Amino acid sequence: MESFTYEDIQQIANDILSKVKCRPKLGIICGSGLGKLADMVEDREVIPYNEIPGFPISTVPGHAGKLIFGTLRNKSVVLMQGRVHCYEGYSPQKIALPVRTMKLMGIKVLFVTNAAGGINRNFNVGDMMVIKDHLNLSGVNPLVGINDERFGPRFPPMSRAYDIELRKLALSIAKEMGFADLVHEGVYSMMLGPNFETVTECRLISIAGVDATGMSTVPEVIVAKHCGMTVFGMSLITNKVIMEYDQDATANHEEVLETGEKSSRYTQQLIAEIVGRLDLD
Ligand code: R1P
Repeated sequence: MESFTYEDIQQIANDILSKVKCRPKLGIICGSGLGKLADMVEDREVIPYNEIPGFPISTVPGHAGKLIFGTLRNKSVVLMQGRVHCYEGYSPQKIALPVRTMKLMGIKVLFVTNAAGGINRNFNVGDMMVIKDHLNLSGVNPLVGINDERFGPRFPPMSRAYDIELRKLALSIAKEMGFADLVHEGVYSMMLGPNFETVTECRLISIAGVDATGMSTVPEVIVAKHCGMTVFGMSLITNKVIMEYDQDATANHEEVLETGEKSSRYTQQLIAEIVGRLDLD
């Protein structure tokens, strides 16, 4: 099994920090088509993943594969403009590496965003979902293997993974900004992918209480919680999943990216406003 020691990851974190002036306390992972968040970052310092020895490289369209350091609403941040997914062939431990690297760079709060299919029939394409919990249907877990207590405990709790204060803040900001009707709270599920979900899978997770589904986020959140980070998660609903058999319409990644391009404006505004109000000291 591929594994990275605390010292390996400390080395990667030190290498990265030696290349930038910024010392962020907040990390943001940008989902499919959500990389435009990086446009809002000022005083940017950019490091492509392929210039960081040991870092996984994004191979999926819509994931630029760059670390963007800078300030967002006067807060020092680092953005992962693009993530990596297990279906790209990376081990769960490799998926964990960027989050642990952020931890050892001093990140205390992690925002995770993704493009997701709407299971909840009240959700429309372009809506946002503040994640309140997740269902891990991927069959993988990045904490499998020898546990290093310097990161966190062998058996970390996961019942309050998504910070309740940040969830409330997001919903109240959406109200203040006049787009509360576009923002819901709900449960995200992760399947391994890379194929989109079958009709029966969607029906099953709907019964289980899932509101939106995708192929990412969960391993990052598990690792972040394990090492004591505060987590906020948000999905952009980029398509409505097919819940009836024998429909002509099918899901496709182009639609996901197109919706991300068209509808990420509010997501960006909301995230920037939350960041502006965070007390990171
Ligand atoms: C499918 O279109 C892709 O979009 C989502 C799915 O997980 C999958 O990778 O991407 P993110 O979860 O990275 O936003």
